[in-house]
Amino acid sequence: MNKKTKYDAVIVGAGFAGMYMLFRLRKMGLSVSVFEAGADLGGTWYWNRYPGARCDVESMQYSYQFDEELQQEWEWSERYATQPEILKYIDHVAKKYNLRSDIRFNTKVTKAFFDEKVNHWQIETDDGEKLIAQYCIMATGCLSSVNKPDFKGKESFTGSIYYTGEWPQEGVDLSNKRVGIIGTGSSAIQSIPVIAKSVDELTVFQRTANYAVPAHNKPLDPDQVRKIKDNYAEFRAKAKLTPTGNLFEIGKDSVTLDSEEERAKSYEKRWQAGGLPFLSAYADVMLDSESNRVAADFVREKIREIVNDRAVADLLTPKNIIGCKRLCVDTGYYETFNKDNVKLVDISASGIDALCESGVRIGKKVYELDVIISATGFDAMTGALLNIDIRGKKGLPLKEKWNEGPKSYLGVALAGFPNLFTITGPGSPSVISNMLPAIEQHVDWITECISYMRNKGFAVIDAQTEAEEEWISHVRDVADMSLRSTCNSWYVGANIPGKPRIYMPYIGGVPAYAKKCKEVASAGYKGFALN
Ligand code: FAD
Ligand code: N01
Repeated sequence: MNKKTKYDAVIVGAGFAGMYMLFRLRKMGLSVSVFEAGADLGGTWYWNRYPGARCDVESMQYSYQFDEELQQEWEWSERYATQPEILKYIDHVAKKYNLRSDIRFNTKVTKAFFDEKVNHWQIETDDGEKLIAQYCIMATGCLSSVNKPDFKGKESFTGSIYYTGEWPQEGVDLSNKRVGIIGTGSSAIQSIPVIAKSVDELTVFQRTANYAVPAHNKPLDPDQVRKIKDNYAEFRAKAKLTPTGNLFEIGKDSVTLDSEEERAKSYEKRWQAGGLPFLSAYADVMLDSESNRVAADFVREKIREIVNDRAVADLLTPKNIIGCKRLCVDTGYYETFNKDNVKLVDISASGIDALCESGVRIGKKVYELDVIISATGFDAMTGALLNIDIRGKKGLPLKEKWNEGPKSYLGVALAGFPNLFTITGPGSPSVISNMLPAIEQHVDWITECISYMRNKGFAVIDAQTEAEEEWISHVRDVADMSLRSTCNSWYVGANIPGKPRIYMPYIGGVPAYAKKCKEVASAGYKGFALN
C-alpha cells in the first residue's frame, strides 16, 4: 500500500457505497484512498454473519446496476441472497475492478477536520496516520454502529455475549447450548428459526412484538432470471419510478375501494407471494390508520393461526402500526415458537433487569444461559458519523451541529462542512428504499458534482444554510404525513437513549428525491456556494 499523505479524495467505509465511490472517482482520474475498520470489504455483509442473515430485497434488485457486464455475468442462486453469497458477489466486484489495492483495512478514521485556510480535509486514523484530501466522502453506513445496551451486571455474566451486528468472523458453535436472544427486530427474526434448530434451549426476550411476513425464499427460476436479464436496464428504470426503488406491484390507491372480502383476498395473495410487497397491497397503508389496521389485523390473525399456544400468540401479536418499524421478512419465525425448546419471555414492562453470573434476570426470575445474543440493532444513520470527530468551518463539531438531530442538504451535504459528502445520509430516502440504487444514485451525483467543480475550476462547495433548512423542513413535513413517524422506531432514533427524536430518512419517494437532486445539479448546484 502506497503511504501517500495527500489525496484528492478520502472515502471512509468499504461497503457497497465506498466500493462504488472508489470505482467512480478512480475512473475520473482522482487519487483516492479508502479506509475501512473491518478486515475486508462488504460493510453490513462483512459484519452481520449471524445465522440466517440474508437480504430482504430480492437479489435481482439488491445488486449494482452501474455496469451491464457485471449484472449480466453474476448469477444469484436464491430469491433472497444469503450473507455468504452477497460477500461472494462483493469479492467478485472487488476483483473485477481491482478495488482492494486502494483500501486500507483494519483502520478506523477517528478525525476529519476542515482546514479553511487551504480548503482541504485533515484526516486522522486510529493507527496515528495523518493525511489531507480535498474531498472527504463518508460511506460509513446507516446500520454500522452497533447498539450495545449497557445492561446492568453485564461483566458478571460468565458465558459469552455476541452481537448480531458484529458476529465473530469464525462463526459460533451454538450446538447443545442454552441460548438467550435479546430483541425481536429483523436480525433476531431471521436468526431465531435457524438458531432454534441447533441449540438445547432458546429463550427469546421480547420488549416489543414485531410484524413479520413470510419470505417464501426459493431458488431463482432460470427462465425468470433470463427474462429480467434480457431487459435489465428497463427493469431497473421501472424500479426507479417506484416510491422505494423496488419493483413490485402497488395495489389500489385506497383500501376503501375494496370490500372486506376483496381486502382479505388481496392480502392473502401477497402473504402467499411473500416479502416486502405485502405492505403495498393498498397505497394508503402508511397514510391512513384504518387502512393500516386492515393490514395489521390480517397479520395478527395469521399469528393466531400459526402459533399453537394462545398466550404465546398473544404476546407475539404486535399492537402498534404495521410498517412503522421496518416490516420483517421471515422464514418460519412464528412457527419456531411451537417448538418445545423455544421460550418467549415478555420484557415489555421493565426491559432486561440485569445480567448475572448465570444468565439474565427479569424481576426475581433468573434465566440460566450459556450464551446471550444481543440482536439490539444499531445507532442508525447518525451513529457512525458521530463516532468520528468531524469538524467543519470555524472548527464546528458535527456533534454540535446535530445536537437537535441531523440536518443536511439532500442528505448528501452539510452546510458548514465544505467538500464533505455523506452517502445515503439522513435526509435522503436511503434506508426506506432499496439501498443499492440509493447508493448508486448518491455516488453518481457526488461524482458529477466533483466533475463539474473540476471543469469549472471550483475548489470548494458548501451547502447554504437556507437551502439546508428548507430541505429539512420539507423532510419533516412529508414525514408528518406518514404513519411511519408515529412509533418508537430506530428511524426516529427512539432505540438509543437520549437521541433526538427526528424521522431521519426522506419519505417523499425515490422519484421525487431523484428529481430534486437532478434539478439542483442542472441549476449549477442550486443551494450550494461554490468558489
Ligand atoms: P455499510 O455496508 O454499513 O458499510 C459501511 C462501512 O464503513 C462498514 O464496513 C464500517 O466498518 C465502515 N466504517 C464506519 N465508520 C468507519 C470509520 N470511522 N473508519 C473506517 N471505517 C468505518 N438494505 C437493503 O436495501 N436491502 C436489504 O435486504 C438489506 N438487508 C440488510 C440486512 C442487514 C443484516 C443489515 C444490517 C442491513 C441491511 N440493509 C439492507 C441495509 C444495508 O446496510 C445496505 O443495504 C448496504 O449494505 C449499506 O452499504 P454501505 O456501504 O452504505 O454501508
Ligand atoms: O435491529 P432493530 P435489527 N433491551 O432495531 C430490542 C436491517 N436489517 O438489527 O422494539 C431489550 O430493528 C428492540 O426492542 P424495541 C433492517 O433495516 C435487515 O433487528 O426497541 N431489548 C428490538 O426488538 C432493520 O430494521 C434485515 O422495544 C432491546 C431489537 O432489540 C435494521 O437492520 C435483517 C434493547 C432491535 O431491533 C435493524 O434490525 C437484519 C434493550 N436495551 C437487519 N434495545 C433483513 O431482513 C433494543 N432492543 C434484510
